[in-house]
Amino acid sequence: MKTIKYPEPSDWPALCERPTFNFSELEERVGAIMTDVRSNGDKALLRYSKQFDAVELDSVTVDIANQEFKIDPELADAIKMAKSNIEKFHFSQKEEIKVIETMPGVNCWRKSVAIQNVGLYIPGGSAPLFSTLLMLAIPAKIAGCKNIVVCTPPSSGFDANTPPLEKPACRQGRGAEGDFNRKPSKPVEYLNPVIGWTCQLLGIEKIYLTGGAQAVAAMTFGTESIPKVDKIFGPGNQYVTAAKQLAQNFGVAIDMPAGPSEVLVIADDTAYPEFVAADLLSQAEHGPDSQVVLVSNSEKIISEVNEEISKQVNELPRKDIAVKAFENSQSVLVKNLDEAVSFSNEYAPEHLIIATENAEELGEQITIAGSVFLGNWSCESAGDYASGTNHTLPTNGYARNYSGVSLDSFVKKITFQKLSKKGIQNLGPAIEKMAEAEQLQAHKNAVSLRLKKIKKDPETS
Ligand code: HSO
Ligand code: ZN
Repeated sequence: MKTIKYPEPSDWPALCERPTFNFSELEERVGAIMTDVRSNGDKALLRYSKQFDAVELDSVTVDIANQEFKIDPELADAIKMAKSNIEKFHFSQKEEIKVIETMPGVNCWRKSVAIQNVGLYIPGGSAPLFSTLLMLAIPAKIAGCKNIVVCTPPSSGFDANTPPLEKPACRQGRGAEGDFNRKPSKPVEYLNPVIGWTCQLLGIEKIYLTGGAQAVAAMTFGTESIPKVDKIFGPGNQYVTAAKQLAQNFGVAIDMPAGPSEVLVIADDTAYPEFVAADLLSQAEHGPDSQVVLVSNSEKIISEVNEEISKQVNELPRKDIAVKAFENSQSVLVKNLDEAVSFSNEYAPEHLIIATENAEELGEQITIAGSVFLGNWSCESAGDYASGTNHTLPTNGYARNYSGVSLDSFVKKITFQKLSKKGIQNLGPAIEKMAEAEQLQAHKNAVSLRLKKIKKDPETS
């Protein structure tokens, strides 16, 4: 990883740039897929599975309830522990209704109501992330979403417990390279059993095997099999991201704009270089476009971390991916830890690990980050899987203006008010005055008529 020594703050914006992603280049292609799915429904989805995933299916639907998924019992226990922690943390985000009397007789309150139909996209490919299913379905269930639609690309090559490392023969955008002589098969054969098992654990009854832009299109418009949703959640490749952006033109909300995953680590002399290296590598192994940044006030730590990275990377099955990610990555040597915090706030990392002596104190100064991990023992993997926080977080600088997924993401907040006769008498004259000043006579009348009525008949109900 290259090291930038003592950059001036005026150089920081350039250092904070992410590998660029040109959405407009994809727009046409993804737009065509969306139009196709809108017109041809399931038929288009099955055709895309054949073209992009090299899988011939007779239906996109897997009835989860009627299947038996076998997974390693220790993995099952681990997933249950993660589920329990994620549930606890997200349950605590429930808001009680507070009725506020803003003035005598004027009561206002706000109620969270679940978004009725939500769509969860669980990426497949090189690492199908059943943990993402936990992170999205658990808050959706706690919020009380009525219909939870889950889409994931069909994939093959599963043994009972381990998601495959390699993607099936062809990917979206690469053209058809697969083996098309296969007979249409039962969809469940192309579902990762861990994802199937996790769906059962979460009480999700159906899953739809479709991926990429076509899955987003299906959830946006609905098909014969897949219900249309109100909001789409979940990470994905650039095609999924572009499709989510376009979905917003059709009245569908999305969780957040997404980009490749990132971590920034602030480390001082008290950090363990082997921990920092492992944390940076854990993010780098996500994808060749992942970005990792080390910011330190210690040249010694930077060089020790780099040494450790060189050692540890060789042991990783996803070494090639991690090595590529390090090409977009850097260490930054700063004068002191305050400067490290300022740099991090400018970078706006998705994940921030603070491995310093006074981690909590520094954490207080953080104004921009998706999720913060404090001290030597708080690795990003804890939040990625099992501590309880959500791992669907804003990337690409969006931590400046977006929060990660939480219970809030699955509800709308509806405001209510109730004015008594006393209330409208107290507030009415002010409303009349303001409406008149805005020259909105009907607004004023809505109040005046009521005040007159009360004056004429004080007992009216
Ligand atoms: N670090 C990823 C989440 C994840 N890691 C899932 C492992 N599995 C993006 O926040
Ligand atoms: Zn991760």
